[in-house]
Amino acid sequence: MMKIWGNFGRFMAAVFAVLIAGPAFAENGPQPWAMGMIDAASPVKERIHDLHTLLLYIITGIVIFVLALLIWVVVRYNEKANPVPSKTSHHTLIEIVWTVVPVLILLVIAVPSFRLLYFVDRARDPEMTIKVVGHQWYWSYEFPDHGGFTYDSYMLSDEDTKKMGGKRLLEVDNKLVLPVGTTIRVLVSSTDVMHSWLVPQFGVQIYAFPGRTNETWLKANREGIFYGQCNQICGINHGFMPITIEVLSKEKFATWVEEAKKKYAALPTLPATGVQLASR
Ligand SMILES: [Cu+2]
Repeated sequence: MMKIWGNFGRFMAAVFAVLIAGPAFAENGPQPWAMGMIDAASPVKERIHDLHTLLLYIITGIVIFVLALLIWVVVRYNEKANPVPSKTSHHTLIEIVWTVVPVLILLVIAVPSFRLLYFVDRARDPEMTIKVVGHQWYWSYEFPDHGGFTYDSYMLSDEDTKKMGGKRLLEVDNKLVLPVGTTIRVLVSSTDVMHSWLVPQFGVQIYAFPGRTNETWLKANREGIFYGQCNQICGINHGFMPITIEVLSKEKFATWVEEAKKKYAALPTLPATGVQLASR
């Protein structure tokens, strides 16, 4: 019983925190009792939040307006208050208004919506490119601009997560390491079935198709660890191919690249598919 009230207290505290300060959680990834949208860590995600806020204002206005109309009709035109109903069936002005106003609202929504779609679509002047390849059931990452080394990224078992610390079902053996403040083109493909590379804090969600390369981009606005998951049901271990991204300063990233080149000695890969020519 105490536990329920304890949780309820935390829930209410979270509600107030969101109402007062907006959702802001210092730690990345999912949090217990977190509410609202996850912290944005890229320009794309910031703009997604902005569009969401705009839509929230618009839909709140519509809901209040429609509710007010309903209440007015119920109170003013019920059988008792209005025993002799009007027989009016057409009213040109009102009909024009209720056609034109929704069209204008849709236009107001469409403009920022299309702007965002084109902004998300591809990077302008990317500073580097990485390749993300989905497999049943792990991800592999390639760095074509840094000598073309590639490595696989598998989920850690519960035991290893306990030993090494971190979030259950979200930690991996080899993280995807990226530099902060860098516009990164992300090419996404698959070797077997459809996967999807979803990293909420970067506002990235893109399908990984076999035999096809999709493009997206990201630019981390701060250092830290960020989490994602495959969100296309891709087989029995679909839930066990998480994405863990470590964003480092540019200097630390350069050091990591040098180490990684030795650690994951480069293997030639087929362009676009990521299929390795030599087996390891
Ligand atoms: Cu998958």
